[in-house]
Amino acid sequence: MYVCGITPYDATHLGHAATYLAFDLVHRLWLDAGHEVHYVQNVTDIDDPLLERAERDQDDWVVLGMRETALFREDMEALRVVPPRDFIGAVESIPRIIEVIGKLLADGAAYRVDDPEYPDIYFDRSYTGRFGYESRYDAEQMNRFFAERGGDPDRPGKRDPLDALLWRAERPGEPSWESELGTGRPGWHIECSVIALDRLGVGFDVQGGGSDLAFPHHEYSAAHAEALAGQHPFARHYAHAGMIGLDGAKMSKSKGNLVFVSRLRAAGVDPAAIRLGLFAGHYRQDRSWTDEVLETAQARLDRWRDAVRRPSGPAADDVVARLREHLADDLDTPKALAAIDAWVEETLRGDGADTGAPAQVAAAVDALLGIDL
Ligand code: 5CA
Ligand code: ZN
Repeated sequence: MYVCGITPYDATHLGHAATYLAFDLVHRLWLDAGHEVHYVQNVTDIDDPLLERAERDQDDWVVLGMRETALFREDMEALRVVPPRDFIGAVESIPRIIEVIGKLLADGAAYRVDDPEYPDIYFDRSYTGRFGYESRYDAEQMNRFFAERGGDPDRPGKRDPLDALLWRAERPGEPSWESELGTGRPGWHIECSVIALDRLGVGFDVQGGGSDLAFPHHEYSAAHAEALAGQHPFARHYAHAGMIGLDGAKMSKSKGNLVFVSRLRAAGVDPAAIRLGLFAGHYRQDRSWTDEVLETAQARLDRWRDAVRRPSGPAADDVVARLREHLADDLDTPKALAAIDAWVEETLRGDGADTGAPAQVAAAVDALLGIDL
């Protein structure tokens, strides 16, 4: 599994957390089923937003990236996310990225724009003959999302407005790397193609991220990788988590309505309540974080903790089986949580004489939902 990682220019907010928690459930379910899991995640440790933030704050972009990456890892640990096996930066991958862009050029999948000042290199999106299969968006949606999410449709010299940047020739004041392609830095999508191909190879099981990555990012990562490997598909499944908003508005840096995991932790909020609050909705659904979501989750957590400390309850087999079944059904956490709720209510009523059950339910909730009761 490859899950797109953070761009470390600011702290991890609840939207990021929700996405990583969704894929943590996939990871935990596979481990629970006895699979060996190779989980890879990148860090976009060089990109425009990182450079802009560093410039604004008179900070060094490398230091900013390292600081926010360290905070992200602390937040993930506090949230009991089972860590990926490989955690790979874009910067450390640049030598490989340079090699593969050279190959794409040689194969005719990439071209250089005719601009003596900035001879950038672009990917010919028609090369694989399958462009669009990942998102299944129509032309209007592609045009809109490409323009909104970091694309450059109006760049003169491109063969097609939707061709994506592979190598950006050096601009004054920007970090750059010397190479046979010329001095510059990589485009965004090729970073994830290269890291995933190098660690997992083509045809791995799940490519994950938030729904904002369905297009253009995952479409181009797949197209670049398939052009390189000469094989299809890049990933067998593309899974996208819904967007988390705050009190009904999309949580975004431009709106300034971010709820940071680190702030909640500093305020003494139990990370288990954050997990339960985010799992109360389905991972694919866009949903809001509100004070009420957190209060409801904390109350639920208190009841669960009370129940697993009782001397006995109804036998655990049935509820644990239902927990697995609901999670295996496209991570249906609302139903999984309701199954635990039902066992908890019975136990708190004094039903059931199975003295082993409370510990068995607690162990299953720990392993599958990552919640320490
Ligand atoms: N570094 C790239 C991926 S290679 C990136 O998108 N970074 S990010 O920091 O912007 O986002 C990290 C992850 O959180 C991505 O999977 C993104 O889709 C997801 N994400 C961002 N905002 C939200 C949100 N409001 N709700 C849910 N997930 C979100
Ligand atoms: Zn990515």
